[in-house]
Amino acid sequence: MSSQPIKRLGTNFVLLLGIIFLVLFCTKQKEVPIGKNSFAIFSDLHVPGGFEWSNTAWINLSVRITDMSGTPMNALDGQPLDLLDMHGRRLQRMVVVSGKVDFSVMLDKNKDKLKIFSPVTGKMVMVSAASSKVNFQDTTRYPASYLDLPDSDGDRIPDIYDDFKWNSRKAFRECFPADGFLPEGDSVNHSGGQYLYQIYEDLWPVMGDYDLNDLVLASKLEWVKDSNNYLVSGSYIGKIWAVGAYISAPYGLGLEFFKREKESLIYLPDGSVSLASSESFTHLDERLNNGIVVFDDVFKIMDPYYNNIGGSWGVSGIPKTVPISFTFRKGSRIRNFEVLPYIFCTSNPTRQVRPFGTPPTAYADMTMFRNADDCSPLSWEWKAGRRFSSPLKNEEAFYRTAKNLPWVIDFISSDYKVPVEKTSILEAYPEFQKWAESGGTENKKWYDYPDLEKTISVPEEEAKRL
Ligand SMILES: [Ca+2]
Ligand SMILES: [Ca+2]
Ligand SMILES: [Ca+2]
Repeated sequence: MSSQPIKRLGTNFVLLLGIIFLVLFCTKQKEVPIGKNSFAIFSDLHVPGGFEWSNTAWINLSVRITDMSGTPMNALDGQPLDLLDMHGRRLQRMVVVSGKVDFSVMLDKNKDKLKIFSPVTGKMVMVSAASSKVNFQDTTRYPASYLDLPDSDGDRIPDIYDDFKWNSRKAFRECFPADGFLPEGDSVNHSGGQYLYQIYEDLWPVMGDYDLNDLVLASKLEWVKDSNNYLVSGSYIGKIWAVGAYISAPYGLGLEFFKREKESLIYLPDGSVSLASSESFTHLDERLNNGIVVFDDVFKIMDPYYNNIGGSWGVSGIPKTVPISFTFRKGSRIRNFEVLPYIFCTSNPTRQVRPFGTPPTAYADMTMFRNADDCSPLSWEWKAGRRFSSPLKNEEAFYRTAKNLPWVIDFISSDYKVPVEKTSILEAYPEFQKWAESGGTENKKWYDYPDLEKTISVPEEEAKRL
């Protein structure tokens, strides 16, 4: 008899719970706009502090030669020592000086192990790519025959270890990306099909649509060192993979050269780098101490003209390749260098966009910082000899938003399919969001998994051709 009101109360309670649940559920849905057919907006991404928006990193490895008891020894002085990847490909060759070698290479972050190898004694040790100091124990010492090996150019590097056995100014060749390098290969394109891709959003200081296709640049570098581990010369190959800019268009591209010492970049004295050969439109940037303008107007150098907005792809979309050769001033004693790009408005070259954490060039318009979505520092000092850690992070980073979002992202790959115009990279590359929000620890190869309906293929045969 009395069970009826209780039952009604129970029904109402269940109904109430249901409504509360529904309200909560709907609110939750609103907060997180990621569902089956919707995508996060780039500006909503939450990335951890310190994230650099890159899948490349410098590995700085100090190697000390010791005997079996760990006592430092100089027995390998003057001999080459190699840093190899796990496939045995040579990443760097250095001459041992005072029982030590400091390897420094920029690599894909996916590499976790490397090898140190003496091509003279055959001794090899495996090291973690995260190491900064290791001992290389080698008791084999000089094979008695080492000093008797033929050395045709007299640079103290025997012919069999000399990449330039007839040139006493040159000893070793290196390249970046280094993934395809085989020591015995002497082809110019020895880094194989791997490129560093830099993908630009050009609306800075405003956040754009994040299709990141306003400029897609694929590049590689090669350089030569002498028998004292000093840089002699190098070459750069840039490919204009895609052009989609219209706000800042037309624009130009420049490269700024720095000396690198472990985690630091150092401004070089004026004239440390010179152009050796290039296309007629490439020239030294007079406004910088060590800058090269690759081109001043992207549309003037592309023949036929192409872009992502209405321009046809296929035959007319073949990436334009720009090769540049440069030399380091004799006696400048640079062991390591880095090249950082900048794009600039052709009509106003002081308006520039650079990769996340890169300081502005000496002639960038500093009043542009902290406008719209930009949250960069407001000042910087350019002075030969000035040293700074690179990339700059967190509050020190230039070309970032308040939430540490970038205008440029880079990665190493052998191909890249370009997001269709106005399609966010979050849609074009479904693995991107997790990569970004995990600070680059998950989905490390997001660029290998495009949505084929939301990306454009750059003709592969042409892309691989140099
Ligand atoms: Ca030699
Ligand atoms: Ca030589
Ligand atoms: Ca865009």
